[in-house]
Amino acid sequence: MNRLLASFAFAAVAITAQAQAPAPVAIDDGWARAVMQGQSSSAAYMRLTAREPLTLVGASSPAAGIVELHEMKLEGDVMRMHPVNGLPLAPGQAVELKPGGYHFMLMDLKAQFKPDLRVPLTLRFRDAKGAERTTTVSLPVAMAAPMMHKH
Ligand SMILES: [Cu+2]
Repeated sequence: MNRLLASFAFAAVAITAQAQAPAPVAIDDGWARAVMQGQSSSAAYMRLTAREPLTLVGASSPAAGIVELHEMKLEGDVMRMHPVNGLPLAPGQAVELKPGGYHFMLMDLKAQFKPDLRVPLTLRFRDAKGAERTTTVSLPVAMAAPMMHKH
């Protein structure tokens, strides 16, 4: 059983390494929010700078059952968030995913996000030809104090 798990982990690493073609986008300052024990959702933030016209369409992670792209904004005097189907990225223009704005919502967490962990996140983009492009980042988990929001 242990040997089976070990070889599975090795295969997963090999596949990830193989998939790393030149990324169509630079991803900087990414992090995922640490959560309290028993809390089942977190959020991930980063800065995206596309090298060609792209639309961010979603993401996935082995650390979460569901990952959604959300936008948070003030409506009247209440902060609300909504799922976003696609976020256009113009080449060379940095777009921030940050507390109080765009973010990835990670739900159905597979383990508690603690500050010493890293969380893999595979971002999905659509390019100008309509083809899907993906890139995987490893986000540190941090105990920052972003604006709290609940579902
Ligand atoms: Cu959200």
